[in-house]
Amino acid sequence: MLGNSDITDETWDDVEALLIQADMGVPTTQRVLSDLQAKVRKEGITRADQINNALKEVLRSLLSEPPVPNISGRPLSIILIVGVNGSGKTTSIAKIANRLNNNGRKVMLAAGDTFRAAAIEQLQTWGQRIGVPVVANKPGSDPAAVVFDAASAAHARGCDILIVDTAGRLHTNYNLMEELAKIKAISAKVIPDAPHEVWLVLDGTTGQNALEQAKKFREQVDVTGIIVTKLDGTAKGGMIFSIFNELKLPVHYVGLGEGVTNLVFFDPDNFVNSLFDEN
Ligand SMILES: Nc1nc2c(ncn2[C@@H]2O[C@H](COP(=O)(O)OP(=O)(O)OP(=O)(O)O)[C@@H](O)[C@H]2O)c(=O)[nH]1
Ligand SMILES: [Mg+2]
Repeated sequence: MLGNSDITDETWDDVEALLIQADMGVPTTQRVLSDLQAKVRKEGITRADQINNALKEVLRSLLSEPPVPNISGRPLSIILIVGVNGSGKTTSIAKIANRLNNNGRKVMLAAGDTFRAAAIEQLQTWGQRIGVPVVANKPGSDPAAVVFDAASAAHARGCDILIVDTAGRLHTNYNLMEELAKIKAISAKVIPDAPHEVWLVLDGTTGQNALEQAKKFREQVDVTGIIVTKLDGTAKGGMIFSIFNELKLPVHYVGLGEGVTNLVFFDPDNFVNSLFDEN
């Protein structure tokens, strides 16, 4: 897009449009633009085609490496997975559990989404496929009770990590948000300080909507990190920058497909490079 002409007002309009189209959202776009303009002035850049590298550096500077998750497994670490309907919670749990399991961690899953019978079966099917035990109860049973049973069992069996699936919910659903609070409280009854991590799963294809959800969600639960799914599809990925800039939350994993291995650690360098990759 950026030819070898001089930088004009039109160039900046083009860059702004590009960032908005990439799902970056207005506040983060404005920040990137002003950082970029400052950099261009400072470095004496005059041609539009030289902006590319400067933009790459500005974008990279917004991101940071995720911290090591608080899942030492001593005694038992509990990860609570939350998010709206269909964002990819259950699939991401299977992917993460599989990865941890392959790394020699002793993992157990809790079917805390008791809302739909299919949700319990979905988690059980994944558990069988990846060889990780799943604690479940009947559909309609109390999710907090399931989590209590699962945490007790995981602790008794000397597991390192328990990952808790939960029903999809909107931050506006009072009862479901109360249910999350109850699940958190029950976890802490079995293991002090649990849950150790609360990861919010965001559907990357929903862009700025997902960001708005995340803002509301974290007002209700102490979210410690983000998983962005479906970045293999039509998602443009700009929301990742707004997660860092506006939410100040780390992105731990990125989902790149429906398969159990389609999960990568979030790597800021790789991510920014991929955005500029001509191929
Ligand atoms: N392409 C792609 N599809 C994904 C990814 N992650 C999840 N999905 C698909 O998204 C759909 C929903 O995934 P689930 O894991 O069931 O989502 P959920 O958040 O548990 O849904 P609920 O339990 O209904 O709230 C499924 O068809 C998944 O295969 C991903 O990274 N890429
Ligand atoms: Mg689910």
